[in-house]
Amino acid sequence: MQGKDGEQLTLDLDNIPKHIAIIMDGNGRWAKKRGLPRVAGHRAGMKTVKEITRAADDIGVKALTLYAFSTENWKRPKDEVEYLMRLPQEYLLTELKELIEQNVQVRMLGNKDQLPDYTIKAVLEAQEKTKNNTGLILNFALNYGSRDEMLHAIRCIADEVKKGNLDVEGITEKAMERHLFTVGLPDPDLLIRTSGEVRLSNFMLWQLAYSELYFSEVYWPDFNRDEFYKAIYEYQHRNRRYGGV
Ligand code: V0D
Repeated sequence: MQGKDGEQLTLDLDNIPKHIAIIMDGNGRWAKKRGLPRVAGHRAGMKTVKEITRAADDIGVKALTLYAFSTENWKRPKDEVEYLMRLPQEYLLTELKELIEQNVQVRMLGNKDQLPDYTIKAVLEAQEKTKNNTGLILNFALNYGSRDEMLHAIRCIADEVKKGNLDVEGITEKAMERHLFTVGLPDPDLLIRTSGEVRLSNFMLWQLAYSELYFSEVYWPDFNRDEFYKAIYEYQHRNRRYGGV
């Protein structure tokens, strides 16, 4: 991989982040810059999902979580939402076979309730057909909001306390984590957000407490293997302190 002055950047394969989360931002701006409709940006963004999934798998990343649709995204024009909701089906129609061959396990985080049937059906089928795979865990955050996720966990815990199955001292980080959508996954080591915005936008607020944050100026459809490895290279050259000194 090449750095910006053409020097060689080498990744340390013994220090690959186990879990990488990505906010895939900039599809609309990418399209606008080209005089294309926003949906053309989403379509181009799907190709990047394929490329980054492969790039992550190739260097032994254990889990990749992609923010595909937030609870806020319902406010977008109806046509655009409808288009987005067809993407999982379309993605899986062409990619599921290859994901199975790659030993990838597909999962979803988020609230399934408000999603159209055809969206859920596609995701559930992918989950079912890949559930015994032991390679990369590919998590799609769909209709996901972190505050929602935490409220849901807190309500479950409150219910356990109310029913007498848990005492107040039992309300621990572990108890919270049992009720988050990410149960069983390690926290992300690295968060990447593309397209120059420097915010978390209600994404994995609990899980990102100690993560390294990396912001790229590149629009998601232009993000590629090289940009991805640059983020990991930077991660490997930071000192992680986990709250210590
Ligand atoms: C649009 C850029 C893949 C971000 C990528 C419903 C916005 C392309 C999926 C996908 C979206 C989801 C679940 C699954 C398989 C694939 C996807 C949405 C948007 C929102 F099991 N790309 N993609 N889902 N975009």
